Amino acid sequence: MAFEGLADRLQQTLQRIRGKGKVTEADVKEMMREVRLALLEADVNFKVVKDFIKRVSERAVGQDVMQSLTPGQQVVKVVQEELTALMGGEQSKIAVSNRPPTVIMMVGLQGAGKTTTTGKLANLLRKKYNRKPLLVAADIYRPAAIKQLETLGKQLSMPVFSLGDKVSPVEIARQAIQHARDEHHDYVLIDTAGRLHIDEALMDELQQVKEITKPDEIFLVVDAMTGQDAVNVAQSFHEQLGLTGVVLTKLDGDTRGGAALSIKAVTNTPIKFVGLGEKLDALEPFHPERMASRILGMGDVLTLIEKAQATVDAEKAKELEQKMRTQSFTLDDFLDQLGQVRKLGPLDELLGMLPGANKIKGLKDVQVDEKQIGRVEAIIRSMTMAERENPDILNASRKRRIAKGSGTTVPELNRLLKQFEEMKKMMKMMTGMQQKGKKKGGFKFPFM
Ligand SMILES: Nc1nc2c(ncn2[C@@H]2O[C@H](COP(=O)(O)OP(=O)(O)O)[C@@H](O)[C@H]2O)c(=O)[nH]1
Ligand SMILES: [Mg+2]
Repeated sequence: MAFEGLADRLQQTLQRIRGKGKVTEADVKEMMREVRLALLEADVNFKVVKDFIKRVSERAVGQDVMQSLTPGQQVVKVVQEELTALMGGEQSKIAVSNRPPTVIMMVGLQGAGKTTTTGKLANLLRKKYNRKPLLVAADIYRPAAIKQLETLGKQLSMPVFSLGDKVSPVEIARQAIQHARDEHHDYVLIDTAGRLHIDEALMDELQQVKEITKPDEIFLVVDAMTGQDAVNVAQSFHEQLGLTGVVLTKLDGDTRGGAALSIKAVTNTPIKFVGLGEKLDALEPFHPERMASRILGMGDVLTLIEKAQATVDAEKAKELEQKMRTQSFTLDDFLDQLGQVRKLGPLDELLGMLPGANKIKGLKDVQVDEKQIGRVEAIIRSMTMAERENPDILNASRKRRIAKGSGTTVPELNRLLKQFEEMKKMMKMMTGMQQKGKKKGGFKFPFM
């Protein structure tokens, strides 16, 4: 997870000041020294750190903090607000042209993730905003670049516009927009070429593509793992092309987070999306406030809820609620539910979004055992429908059969049955409470 070291250090530091009923200037000074070190260690640009420390310090020793009833907490709040501001404040929206198609140009160095991100963005535009994007293969230099985009297009069942590698990118872009108009595409995503280093020929070409397509957005795709290099790259692309946003890729592999915290401040260009993996759904809108909360251990419950809403089938949830209420929830329903929770994403990532998750001792080291869940699923799958509906009929020989069939053991099966019984009891209590407490609020997963 990104920001791990920074999150740990900041939380430790802030923990010390949070509970204080009285905060002196010396306390603030000492805290800021540690915050400064934590930021530098996270590879945040030194000038950005300096300004940040100055702003927080000034506010933290201000009267409204010092004279409040909970100065310690106020200081933490100041840090959170400034961290949010540092990353861009409000979440920035993607442009919509009032004369479609909206044109988005993807630029960046080779290997940054432009082509992959083009596919991910198209996927997101369709899934979340119900748009009909056209992908444009305008990288004619890198061998197989066109093929790569076409493959992505196939995976997404989306059209890719290409004229091969003998036509200039400028001409490709021009014809692509005409084509998009004819075919009523509302977004055009142009995947351009990159080089290993910024050079004049590359910039010239990109400027020409910009000239002819008049893009609504120019997104720079940069690799978060390159840290301050990413910031320098962003600065020169911005000077020469005028960026409207940054997509920070490979944040899944970036443990420090320096680029994410510096880019907005240095280039004044907001991060609009972050890439969190190689798969086509691993792109998320960037929310500075949520990210700040996550870094400070306040959790990112909003993202968690959105994920659940996007993934969980509403009909199914209703059905399940009914079953819980009437106590007819079976092992088969449980199996179904495990599948739904799994669809949300890797469990340790989900846990990381809960408030205070990284303060719970040991939780970070618990590899949430996906295999364990796999075993539970295997056990239930090895049962007949009658057994899933009424586990009371499980005698010794049936249990042996199931254990064998699922490659597990009878004690494991017994443990599952016991846990399932306990879960049902808990459901009974929960639904009982909900009924009493008033009917709204709706269904909640026992897991969450
Ligand atoms: N882990 C991870 N890998 C990524 C991400 N985005 C792109 N990649 C990988 O980075 C490599 C280069 O991506 P590509 O789209 O070809 O880069 P381009 O040269 O800028 O077009 C590929 O192996 C991608 O799978 C990301 O967010 N996370
Ligand atoms: Mg590419």
